[in-house]
Amino acid sequence: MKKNMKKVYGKITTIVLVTTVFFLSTSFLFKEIDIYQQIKTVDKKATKETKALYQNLKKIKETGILFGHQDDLAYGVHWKAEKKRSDVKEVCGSYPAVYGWELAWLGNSTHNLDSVSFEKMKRWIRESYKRGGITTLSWHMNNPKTGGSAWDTTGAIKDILPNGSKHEFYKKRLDAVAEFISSLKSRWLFGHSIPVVFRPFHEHTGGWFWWGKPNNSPEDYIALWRFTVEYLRDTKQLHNVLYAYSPDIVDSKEQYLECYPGDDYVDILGLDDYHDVSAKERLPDLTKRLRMVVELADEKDKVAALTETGYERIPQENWWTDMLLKHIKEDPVASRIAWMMVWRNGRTDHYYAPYEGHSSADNFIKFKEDPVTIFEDDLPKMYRLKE
Ligand code: BMA
Repeated sequence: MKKNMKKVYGKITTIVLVTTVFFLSTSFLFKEIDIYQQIKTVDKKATKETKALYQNLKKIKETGILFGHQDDLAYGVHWKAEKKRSDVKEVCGSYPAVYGWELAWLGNSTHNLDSVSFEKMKRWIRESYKRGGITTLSWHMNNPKTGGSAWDTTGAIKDILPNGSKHEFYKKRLDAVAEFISSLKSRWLFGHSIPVVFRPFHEHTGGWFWWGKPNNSPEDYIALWRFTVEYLRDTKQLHNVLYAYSPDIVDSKEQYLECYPGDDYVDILGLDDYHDVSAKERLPDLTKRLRMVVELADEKDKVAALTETGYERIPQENWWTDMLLKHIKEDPVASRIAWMMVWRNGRTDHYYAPYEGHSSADNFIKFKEDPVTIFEDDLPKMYRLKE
């Protein structure tokens, strides 16, 4: 009898334990699923890390601005592809928080148009991700109609849309982009996908690229954007991508939105602005334009960013604090951008971040030390959600 009772008690305890563990774990799981479902991104199926990145960008923009640099790890003004080097780090002691990379020539070359090897680029992206950094990808794709460069302004969007003569060619290029993005893993084995911000067909409000507004219709630009997102997200099943729309300078919200593909197709509202940052009298326009983009992002519950900027060769010693930062941080609206990124340190006559010994180096240190700017060394964990 006693033996039987023991058995019964034992069984009851096991059942109670198993059900408790079951309910606890399912409720935890459901709670987690629910948290991620509430984060709205273009891709509903975006990975946890991608959604966490988006949520954390929304959070961080309220207190600080991440600093970014194009091709930071690939080369500097006086060096090329040297391990762990970065002009930004050599001047201020930290890597940037955001890294821009360029995909032009992907699919028909081992390196991009600026001679950066795609294999090395993948390694640098992985390295920076491990340190907590953020990757954004631009794409100066060659003109698909003429075979010329991105700056061959023969309008070509119609040709690559479905039913266009170059549509299959365009899909091949997107296949290469998808292969590159899907190969970005946190580890060689069992790694998860590294989230990236994809920023194609940028500065379309200008006339210098084949996808530029004067060379195509807004309807075709929108159709191209939507096709591109749907192809990468739904056909290629990429779920580690946030999408950034980044016109060049415009004067009104109407102009900004003229080619806007819609809230379901854009995560980040960007602005590329070189025009306003090189002259004192134009800097208030940077503030004005950023206010406009931040207001639009607020209306849409999205993130705003200064996706490209810079003063070539930084000829003014105090440019970083007295010109760039001042005109962003002193405005309560404009300062709510998530990041600002300067362009590449390509040549001795074409660079946008200082290098050791440069005349703006000391001021860049001040810029780095300002509580508003965030570099990699004071970057919170961007790929995890804090409960
Ligand atoms: C431009 C210049 C070019 C470069 C291109 C793509 O602004 O820096 O030299 O090839 O970007 O990176």
